[in-house]
Amino acid sequence: MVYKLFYYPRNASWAPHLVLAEMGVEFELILVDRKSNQQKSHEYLALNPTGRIPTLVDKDLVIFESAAICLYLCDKHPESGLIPSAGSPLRATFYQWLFYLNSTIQPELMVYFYPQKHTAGENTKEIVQAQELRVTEMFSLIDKALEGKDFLVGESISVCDYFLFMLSHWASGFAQPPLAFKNLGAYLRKLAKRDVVKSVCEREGTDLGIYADQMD
Ligand SMILES: N[C@@H](CCC(=O)N[C@@H](CS)C(=O)NCC(=O)O)C(=O)O
Repeated sequence: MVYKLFYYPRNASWAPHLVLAEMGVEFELILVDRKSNQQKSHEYLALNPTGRIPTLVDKDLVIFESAAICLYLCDKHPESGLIPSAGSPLRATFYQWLFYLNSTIQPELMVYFYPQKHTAGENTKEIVQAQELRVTEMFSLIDKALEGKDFLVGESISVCDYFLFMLSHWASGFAQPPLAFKNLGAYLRKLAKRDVVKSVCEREGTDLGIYADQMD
């Protein structure tokens, strides 16, 4: 079985890419060239009518939305342990954080990055400032939740960790970036040391230098 993941480096395809790599399943990466707006091409829109990245193809199935892709992969590969078992309290906590990340933080970050899409006026500066504060508060909440923990949910890596890694990296240009928080910063540095993260980042051409400890 070979999955096809349509991706662009560090885009919302990053979490599914990390999840596929962590699962150790076979997959093919297909670059969607955002520089030439390929995500809006006739061919890509026929596959994914939202015109956004990522898209996963599994034989006849085509699926978009990064979190949905990750959950689908967990259904297909329960042995990977990237989601707690159905009906368990940890599963509820997993849903809570995945939805917080994907449907609360991620859209707020989209407004931060694309403020012009959220105003009929010219002044986007204030939108960017407000969004940075809003999202920083959200990372602060996560920082508290990570006190004494290596993973966001339970005692092992889950889809939530890869999602959080992706969103945190997107916010690395903030005045108070996720890496500057005590617990969240330590957690991100540990994640960046995982072989899966290193190999995916190498494949996507992403420099992990910002995660190096002062002692490294
Ligand atoms: N909620 C979607 C968001 C996808 C999304 O907005 N992707 C961005 C890249 S991070 C994109 O394709 N932007 C190009 C565009 O909107 O034209 C998901 O998580 O898959």
